[in-house]
Amino acid sequence: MILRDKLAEIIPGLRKEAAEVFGMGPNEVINEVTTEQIFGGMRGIKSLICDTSEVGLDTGLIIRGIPILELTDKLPEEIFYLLLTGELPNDEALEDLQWELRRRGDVPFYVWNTINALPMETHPMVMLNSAVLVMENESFFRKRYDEGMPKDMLWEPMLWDSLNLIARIPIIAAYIYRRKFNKGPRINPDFRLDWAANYARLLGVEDPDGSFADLMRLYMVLHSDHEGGNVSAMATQTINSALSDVYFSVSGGLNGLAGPLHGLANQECLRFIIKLRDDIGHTPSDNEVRDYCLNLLNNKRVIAGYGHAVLRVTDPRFTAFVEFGNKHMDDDEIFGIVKQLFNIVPKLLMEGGKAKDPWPNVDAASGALLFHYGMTEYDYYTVLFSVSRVLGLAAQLILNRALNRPIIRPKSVTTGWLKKQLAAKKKAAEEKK
Ligand code: HAX
Repeated sequence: MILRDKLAEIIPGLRKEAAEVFGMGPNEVINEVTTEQIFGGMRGIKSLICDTSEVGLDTGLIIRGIPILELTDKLPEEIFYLLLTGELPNDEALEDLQWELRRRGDVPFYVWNTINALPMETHPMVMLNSAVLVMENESFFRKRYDEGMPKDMLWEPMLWDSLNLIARIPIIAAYIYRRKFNKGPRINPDFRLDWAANYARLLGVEDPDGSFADLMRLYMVLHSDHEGGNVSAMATQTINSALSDVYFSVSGGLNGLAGPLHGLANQECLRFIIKLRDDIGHTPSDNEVRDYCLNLLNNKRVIAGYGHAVLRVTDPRFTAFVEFGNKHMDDDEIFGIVKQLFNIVPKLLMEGGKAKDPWPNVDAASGALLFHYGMTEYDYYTVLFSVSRVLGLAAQLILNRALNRPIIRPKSVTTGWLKKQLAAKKKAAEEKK
């Protein structure tokens, strides 16, 4: 396989580079950690390496040096190749990767049985994560590890497991949609289609002009990766650092994505817009939107879709979705409210002076576009996010194994220990005066 051969070619260079960088200053201080960071979710501490992508405060997502807005015409398969190798594939490498994904798309029967055994009221993310976890039984990585494969070769079974997971996850996710929301029987994949277009087909959403398939391609590209320190990426890497395989690691990470402050936020954003429209009772004017949002802020509520833990500009992924909406649904009522909010909310948040980032994040627009195509089941949106994010999570894991990254084990301290340290520092400072 071309991607496998490419990795085998570049991995020695990556290992050499990592050893050289380490050798340049093993004991250099890169960061100091403040008490605020210890109490504040380790925010901003530079303590992980992730080469697949980076998120700048004022740039947003950059994949392998390329701003995400320059990648919106690419296929998710191309992005997976880019995340892993640092290069976009040529036509031959892309076709080869797509062929691999097609031939790995057989979902084992027990996955369907697992999903069918769950009560209908189960959240779709529980269905998805259960399905990912039960496939652990198929892991090549675990088999090779148990057979004693040397550590520096383990990246290869990690790649095979990842390709199996990436091939199957849209098929599983689409079945969850159809079962959970009574959409009819499972649809069979059409393996002539690309990965995201197949997902669009399997969901069974009406798509006479093919634009829903385009939205799925864009959605899968935009959500594919967001560096290494967010909840799902870090949880996935931490689990994998104990040499747990892709199935254990990714299902664990996706449980983090299912949290309302992370991936689940996208369902909340659309819920907020629909509620705003319903509470106002008609297509709102700008003044009505402003008053509604002001009222929320005065009541200490957050405006969903605005603000970000690490961004300080309009999320370029929001911009990409708005461009798509302008092209395909300019007269849509809900999409119109997305644009009204963009004109109104940042100013209100700036005037309020609390939010560090008053700008829209990716979730402020994505739900409205799905809603336009009749995907009105908000509970499902985090599953779409997960299908896409598996590309980045898998790429990070394969590279971590290629580089033999060690088990992750930061040190925790007790409140009492911290209290003593701070008291001693205070005393020393007073004595100095
Ligand atoms: N509306 C109102 N107030 C907001 C706000 C918003 N959209 N965003 C931040 N604030 C407030 C915070 O609640 C906080 O108030 P308190 O001091 O009273 O607690 C203050 O501004 C400072 O917060 P911050 O440092 O700017 O933001 P955080 O890094 O703590 O949180 C969040 C980032 C994304 C969680 C936050 O902006 C938020 O709750 N936004 C709305 C929900 C949302 O859109 N979530 C999607 C995130 C995108 C994502 O990562 N998806 O996976």
